[in-house]
Amino acid sequence: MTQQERYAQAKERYAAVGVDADQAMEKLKTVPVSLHCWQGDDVIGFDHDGPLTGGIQTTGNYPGKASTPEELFADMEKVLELTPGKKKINVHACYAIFEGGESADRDQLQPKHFARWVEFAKKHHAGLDFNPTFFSHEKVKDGLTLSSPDEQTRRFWIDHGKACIRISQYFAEETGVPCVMNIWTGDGYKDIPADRLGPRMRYKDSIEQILSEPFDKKLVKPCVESKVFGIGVESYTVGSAEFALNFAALHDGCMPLMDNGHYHPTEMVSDKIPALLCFYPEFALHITRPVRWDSDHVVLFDDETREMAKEIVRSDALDRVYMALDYFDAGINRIGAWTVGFRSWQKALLNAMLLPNEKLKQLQDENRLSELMVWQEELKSFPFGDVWEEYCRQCGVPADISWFDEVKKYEAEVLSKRG
Ligand code: RNT
Ligand code: ZN
Repeated sequence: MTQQERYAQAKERYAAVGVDADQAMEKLKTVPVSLHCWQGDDVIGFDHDGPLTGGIQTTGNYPGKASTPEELFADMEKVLELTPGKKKINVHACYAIFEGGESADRDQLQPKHFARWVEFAKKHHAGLDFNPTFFSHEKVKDGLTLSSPDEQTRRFWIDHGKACIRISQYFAEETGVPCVMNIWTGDGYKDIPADRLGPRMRYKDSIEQILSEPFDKKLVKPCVESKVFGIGVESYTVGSAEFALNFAALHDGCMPLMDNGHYHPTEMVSDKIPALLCFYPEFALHITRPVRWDSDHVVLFDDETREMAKEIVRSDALDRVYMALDYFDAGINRIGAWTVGFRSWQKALLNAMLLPNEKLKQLQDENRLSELMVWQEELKSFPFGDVWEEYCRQCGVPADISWFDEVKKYEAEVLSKRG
């Protein structure tokens, strides 16, 4: 049977349970997912020579890492070729590109330092998202940035945040797509602090000052990312879940961002999504795979990934949830890792769109719970793979594992030649 014949059969199977597979694919093609630039070079960037510091870490030393803008753009282009669906490009401030020997510290960054990202995004018809970089920098003082008791330090990082608002506005104006600007810092303490309130009050004030920078709320979408702990910051994190949720709830024009690696391992972000949908018009997600902790493993098509996508899709919230990927693995081929993660989230969304969600809700509401369980189990062996392959074909990307041959070829021809 040809791939298209298999699809025709699969389509009938889905139609029999009231699901329109063509419609699901058409819808998925319109949903933007933000591809993070930082999987390409282990979260290093171009504005400093030092290592990654500040509560996050990559492990592994796989050869062929991108170390120039040209290399990172080329690698990212490979990923774009191998992944279906609509993209945004997620840029961190440390990926500023300085031309002609100039440089600027983080508080002095300007839109022109990101002009090549705009060019890259336009070339690929993608929007841009942005992140101030509050780590890997000598002005992180005693592990603190926006919550520092040192006013000079705090001022520097507030000014960085404000510069990033201006850059986000520029991104949105240039691409015509709103720019999500995510504030995450690793601020916190390794051991038991004596004052938990002071740092949080300073953090609150700092983010308020950043948001006082003028911007168009339709174009720039600031958000605050919470975290439970970081490496070296195990006892206390300033930007905790309660801090971020309450900050966003009480500041018009600011959203919360939930990273599914940033909770205790038995807490599920899939369950938190509909909780936030009750109260927030919009919010943002970082999609990752926390293996026992916030390990930032490559996203797979696993149970919780599927469950998160289901909650967004069946809550009819695809236009309320800004979805961005956030993982970094330096131990395997980075382009393969990048691609698997993006394809996995696309699969999760498609899978969710291929479920008879209204029918399942009805079973729940009528308390037909054994039937609900049976349906949910039976649906797992529906011919999802045939629809996925058709979706990839329609998007002009490899449908099967042959995409990895492209990665191997690129590794042999390009990556293996890097110093
Ligand atoms: C760190 C946060 C944050 C970073 C990126 C690089 O724990 O998840 O989102 O991963 O900003
Ligand atoms: Zn994150």
